[in-house]
Amino acid sequence: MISRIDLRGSLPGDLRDVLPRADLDVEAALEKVRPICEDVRHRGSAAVREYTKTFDGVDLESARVPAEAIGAALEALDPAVRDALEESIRRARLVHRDQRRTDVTTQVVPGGTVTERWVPVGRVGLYVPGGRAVYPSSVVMNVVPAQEAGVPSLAVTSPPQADHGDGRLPHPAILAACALLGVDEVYAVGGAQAIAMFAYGTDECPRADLVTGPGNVYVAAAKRLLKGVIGIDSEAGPTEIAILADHTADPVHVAADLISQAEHDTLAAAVLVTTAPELADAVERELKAQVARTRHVQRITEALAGRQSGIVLVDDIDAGLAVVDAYAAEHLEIHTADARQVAARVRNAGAIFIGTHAPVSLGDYLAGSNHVLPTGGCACHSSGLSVQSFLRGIHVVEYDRDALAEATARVVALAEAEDLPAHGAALKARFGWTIPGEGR
Ligand code: HSO
Ligand code: ZN
Repeated sequence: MISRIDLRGSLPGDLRDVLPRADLDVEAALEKVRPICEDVRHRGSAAVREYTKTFDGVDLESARVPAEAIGAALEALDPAVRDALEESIRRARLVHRDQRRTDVTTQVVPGGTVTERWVPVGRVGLYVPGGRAVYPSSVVMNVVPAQEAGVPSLAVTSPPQADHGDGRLPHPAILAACALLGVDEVYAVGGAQAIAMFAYGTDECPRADLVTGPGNVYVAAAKRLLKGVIGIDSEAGPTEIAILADHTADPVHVAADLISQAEHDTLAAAVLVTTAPELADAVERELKAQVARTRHVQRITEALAGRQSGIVLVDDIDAGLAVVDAYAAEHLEIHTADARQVAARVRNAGAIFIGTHAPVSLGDYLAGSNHVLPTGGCACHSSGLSVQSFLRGIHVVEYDRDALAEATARVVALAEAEDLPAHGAALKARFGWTIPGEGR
């Protein structure tokens, strides 16, 4: 059901060569989405409407979801789900509010300061997937940091669901989550055309400065293609869970957590890295037993059996840490003795979950942490979504005459070294074309 990679003895030079990982062919999808994006750029909402008809089977006169439909979705929401979403929002706000930045002014020299001023992005488009993945929780994870950052204009888009509600709107749970968060600008558009709509704007939807949120491979391709025209968070591939465990781990919990993320997608990755072969055997037995009892047996079985999943055997925790760092998982659970100390030594992960009482599923919904995290090894250079993702730090430079005079000789020297004398002249012009202190 799940393959094994035995790295006991010695570790290979580049661990990434031997570790399991899905290859997601975003490049191939690029050629498909290019004409769609171009079309939306030139024909705007008419093109968006046509692609929605083609790909989602829904013909919408207007892509904008009416306010009444958003309110009605909240009215119809199961009270238990409403309560859970409200608590999820409350906890996420607590964490993200603490991420807010204050402006910092540094006195560089007497009379010379640089202030870093944190300014929210003006308008953000948030993409929420539909189809197999209907995630009201992702609405929370995108909207809360944007709101806490102070983004003044915020729109959500999600593909219409032909087989839900009236068959023309995004999933009702997504609309209800928008209502709970106070988001009233919602569009029933998915796929590459949604990213292009935000990037170029249409007569219905003003262009946005930044688009965030996960999506399928076409959404990822459109983000790659339009990056620059619009800011993006990350391309977001299939979900990954890695678990670093020793002989103290409970195989029932380990197996349940591997299965929980395998449930997302046949391409989802579940990787166990362990020092204990007997745990590996017990987890395999548990996987078989537990998968048989879940709802999405086929999908999970395929994900666990896929080349992106596996059980990696290592000699000791140091080797295990080397492996999980090389893998740079979206989610990493630590099930070892001294889990907190082991976790403190991890360098690469989107989010780390310590010990048996912090499963990834808690983070997916209710821990307060963000679940939009770097996948595909990108955790070695990127972080998950946060307030910071929606802010820009603008340097504000203020020097008085004396401070500028004192800097002039060095600016002129560096400008000459770069063969850019006009740069130096810009300073000398303020001092009668001289370098203060040096004469003409
Ligand atoms: N594990 C997913 C997020 C999610 N799980 C949403 C359930 N719903 C990526 O972090
Ligand atoms: Zn999940």
